[in-house]
Amino acid sequence: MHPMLNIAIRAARSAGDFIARSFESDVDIKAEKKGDNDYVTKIDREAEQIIINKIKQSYPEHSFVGEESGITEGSEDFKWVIDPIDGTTNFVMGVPHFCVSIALFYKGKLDQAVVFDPIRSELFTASKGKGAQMNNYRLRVNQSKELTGTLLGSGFPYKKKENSVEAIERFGKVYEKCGDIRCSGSAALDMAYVAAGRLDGYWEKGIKPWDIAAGELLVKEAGGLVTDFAGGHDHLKKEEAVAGNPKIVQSLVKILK
Ligand code: LIP
Repeated sequence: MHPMLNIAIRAARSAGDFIARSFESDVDIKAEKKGDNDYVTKIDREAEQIIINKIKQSYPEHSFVGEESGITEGSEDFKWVIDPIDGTTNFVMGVPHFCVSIALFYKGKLDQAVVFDPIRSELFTASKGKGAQMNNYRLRVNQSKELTGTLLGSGFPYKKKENSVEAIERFGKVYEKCGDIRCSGSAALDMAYVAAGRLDGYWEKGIKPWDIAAGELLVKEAGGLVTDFAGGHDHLKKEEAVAGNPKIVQSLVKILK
């Protein structure tokens, strides 16, 4: 195993255990509003520090981008992109569906990825060119050839309600063509589920790089594709993503572009 993946797994497990203990206890998580329908808790912040400190112990010179702590300067060659709790609204509301998401970019390219669901103890990992796994089982995306009968993941821009009309219109168009749609509240777990073949595809607008970076490498190393709504590769910049096997991505892009 790549030593940096090993460190990321240890950081994800430490933070994940802390998050799960907080979730299952009646500790005051001190939820605050960051914006409309957008929350942060002291658990998000403390978990992010656990992750950064753990990685820094081995790689003090690396740089970090965290959802809660922003940018930590360091070597541009090694950049860690971290979401300590993806699915914070679920966490705050007591819905047991959230995860730790950690991605490493080496010279600007995705290199290592970890998505850890501390409630189900499901550890999704990927190394560039080495495939994707969940709890040591190799992952492959589904080979569905068309949208008919598929199960897809998505989400609504609940932090930017002004984009609702567009999102509802897209949702309706996709719904007409597919089997059914799940809105789980965690983009990182949705993409991990695409990599694991639990979902045939996923799309969403209004998601941040820390929500989808690790998920992107999982999907790609499981034989899938991740693009923006136009089928291009500006998904991180455009804050929109489509994921699935190449045929499903192509069918979704036809509707979404
Ligand atoms: C969440 C995403 C989810 C999306 C939410 C939010 P957070 O991330 O995982 O898919 O619908 O708007 O972005 O805020 O829990 O890290």
